Amino acid sequence: MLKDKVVFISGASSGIGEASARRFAAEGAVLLLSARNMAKLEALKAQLEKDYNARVYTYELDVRDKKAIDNVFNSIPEELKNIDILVNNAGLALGLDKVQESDPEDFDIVIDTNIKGLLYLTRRVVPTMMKNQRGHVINMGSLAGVAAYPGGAVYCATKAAVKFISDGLRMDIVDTPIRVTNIQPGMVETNFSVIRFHGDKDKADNVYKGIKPLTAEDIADIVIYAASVPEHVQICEVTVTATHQATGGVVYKK
Ligand code: 8X3
Repeated sequence: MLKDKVVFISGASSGIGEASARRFAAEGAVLLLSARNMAKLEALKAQLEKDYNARVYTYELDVRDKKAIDNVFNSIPEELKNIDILVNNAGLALGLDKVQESDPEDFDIVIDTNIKGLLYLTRRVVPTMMKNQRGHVINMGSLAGVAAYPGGAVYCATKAAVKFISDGLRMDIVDTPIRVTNIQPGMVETNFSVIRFHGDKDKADNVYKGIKPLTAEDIADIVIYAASVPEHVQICEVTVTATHQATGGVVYKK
């Protein structure tokens, strides 16, 4: 079903993006992978080629950079420009500080990546999907987009934006066969918290202490499921948490 589908994944060098790339490769999809970290992306490409004999193309990309997005899309081989599935996965949180104490530089990076980057890629890909009358946009939202939590104001706001961009886009293309899915995971143990805490591994580890968090593979399974249901079925939104997480703030830890 996913064999030979052309799948573009942003933020593919680690975490949920990487796990999704692996699952799509196993299904025989053709992968267009983008990330800022080209070394990691190249290592992933080599692995996917070896493990699954996959066709993989890699692109260095910071989704905040509109010009760079243009360059990436201009360099995609002609026959692969008809992207079937766009996984808008690139995103990050920086800091867990009160708004009044946060670094405004972090606001820019998080808002520009999580909201504007996702919009730029979507704007670039959806017209081709419309021309082809097929396609699927899978956005990586978050439980953080369902309700705010202390220290998460800006990150939570960006993920609420991802929810509403997903909902609005679904309306804008309701008369087409293109599907829009927003996946909203709670705690997933990836490098998410290491990045949030600016590389402080101990602080990051502490987030997942005493609870069995979700893994990147758990979320990749949902990505693949949403992409695999029959074409008349649209998984609009999936909220998924570890069993001992109820909301952003209500977590049972042993
Ligand atoms: C990550 C989920 O709850 O740690 O998007 O913010 S949470």
